[in-house]
Amino acid sequence: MAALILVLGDQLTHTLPAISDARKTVDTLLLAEVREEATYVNHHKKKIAFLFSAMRHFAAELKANNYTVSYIKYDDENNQGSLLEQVKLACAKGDFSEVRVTMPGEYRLLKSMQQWEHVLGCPVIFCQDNRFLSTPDEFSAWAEGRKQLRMEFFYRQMRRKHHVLMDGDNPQGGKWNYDAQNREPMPATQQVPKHTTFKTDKITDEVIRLVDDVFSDHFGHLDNFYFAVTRDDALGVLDIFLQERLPHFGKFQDAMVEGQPWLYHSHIAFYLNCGLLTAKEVIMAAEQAYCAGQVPLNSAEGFIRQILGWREYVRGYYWHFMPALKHDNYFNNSRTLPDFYWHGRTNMNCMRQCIKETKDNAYAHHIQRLMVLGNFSLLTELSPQEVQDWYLLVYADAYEWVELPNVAGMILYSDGGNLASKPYVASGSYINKMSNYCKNCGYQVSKKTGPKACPFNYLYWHFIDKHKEKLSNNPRMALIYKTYGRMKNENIDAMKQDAEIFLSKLTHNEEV
Ligand code: FAD
Ligand code: DLZ
Ligand code: SF4
Repeated sequence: MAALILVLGDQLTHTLPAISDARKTVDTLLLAEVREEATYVNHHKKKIAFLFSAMRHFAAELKANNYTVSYIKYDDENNQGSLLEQVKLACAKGDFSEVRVTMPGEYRLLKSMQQWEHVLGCPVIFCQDNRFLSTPDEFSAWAEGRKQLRMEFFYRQMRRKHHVLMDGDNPQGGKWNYDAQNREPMPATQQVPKHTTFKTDKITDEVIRLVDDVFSDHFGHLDNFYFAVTRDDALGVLDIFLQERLPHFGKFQDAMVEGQPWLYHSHIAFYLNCGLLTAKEVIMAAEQAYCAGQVPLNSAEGFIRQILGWREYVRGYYWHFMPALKHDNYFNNSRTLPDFYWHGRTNMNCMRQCIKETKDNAYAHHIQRLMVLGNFSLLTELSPQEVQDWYLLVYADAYEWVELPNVAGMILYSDGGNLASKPYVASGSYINKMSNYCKNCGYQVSKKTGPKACPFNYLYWHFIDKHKEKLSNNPRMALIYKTYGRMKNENIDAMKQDAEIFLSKLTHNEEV
């Protein structure tokens, strides 16, 4: 009997067992552009256009490979608006004995799909997602009985298991981690390679018109659509990255430059997360570039750690801690997101640049997400739920399994330190060291208090002061609390006062 195989928008991988095991003339592969997935948060316009176009191109490839495919466009008259209703309709029209779907990436969808069997009256089979190098069970077994869940140790296990950058039982070069070499700011004279972009074709043009029309109230815009929407083009992005950017990736990984969103990053998370590229092939390609002497070890290791380490780790972390992770709020923060998170108009140049680039590109690199936008979100006590929704909708690579651990665990410390060994907070001097943003700012990074002082400075000490009970026993905060202990009371009071004024302005959406 025939199976109906649902393929989600982030499952565009030919080698997924649900697809490769399908009987081409018997089973039907169903892909559907549905309102429910496009609006459970109001995703960035570019994110929707990218995904719909990639889905349409993927369906065309499946058809060319003689699979039986049913593709439901957003404006098809029989579009039901949700995945369940679309599957229901397909089951009513066809003669299917079972529905198959690859394990979805988000908890909310898994919980919903686990109820489908009752609604549909036929078996719903969950197929394995074989695109990761670890499984959620493997993470849980690793986490069992550990007091601290530090990524670094999970990463070492993954290096050994997959024999990546290993020299027998030891790490290549003698060290597991070369981060100490990976913190250089960008010299003004550095010529960054051109961003890899693609011309839109007929399919993408049609999708762009659709998104412009139907999702006009969503964040962002569709100008300068730059994405690869096929596996071949995504492989092209990877190839150029390996040649032009990876050699400098390590050294400049943490740098930020005004007007330069792309720098030496790979810009492949969109493709990895929707399935056009696989983690294994990317890791092997980077290792190969190192073995061939084309890139230094600190770059290859730094890059591989992000994928074999962080990406695998956050996925395991997500499934291990859901659903509690979504509701954690260690510091009991509740401030509403200021309006400028949407329009980007603020006198703080670092925030202005990062929000503008996010709006333009549905992309910001890691340090912008972490040490500017994330740092500000924690220091200003924003509601974790609102920050989570924002990160989930503004970035084209965002799916909850990867966004939530980064937001709740890494930037907001809402899980109380399960993921991060200390909160990622910093004063303006960090941003000034790693970027050139402060030169064009309405505030002065050297000033600690007063109307012209950089808000990150007084907000930082306000945070340290306010949370001393929760944080001062953390050995990784010892140095900071030692400095705090030596500060004059009047200086602390002045910073606390400025912070309170600033926070009150944010609450009332006044210009900052
Ligand atoms: P590169 O800098 O070139 O890194 C290479 C790859 O490593 C990335 O493509 C990605 O697959 C992986 N990677 C790097 N850091 C992480 C990380 N912390 N967690 C998981 N994978 C990582 N990444 C997402 O893919 N989706 C998200 O929704 C997302 N949300 C984030 C939210 C916050 C608050 C923070 C601090 C980070 C977030 N990240 C997210 C991680 C990281 O910022 C992005 O993966 C990266 O910026 C994507 O750009 P790139 O492909 O150029 O990455
Ligand atoms: C993100 C997204 C969007 C915007 N639209 C669709 C869609 O119309 N159809 C679909 O199958 N998937 C879409 N997705 C991806 C899903 O939201 C994603 O599969 C789940 O969040 C699980 O990770
Ligand atoms: Fe950002 Fe402060 Fe520098 Fe302005 S002075 S760019 S607010 S860190």
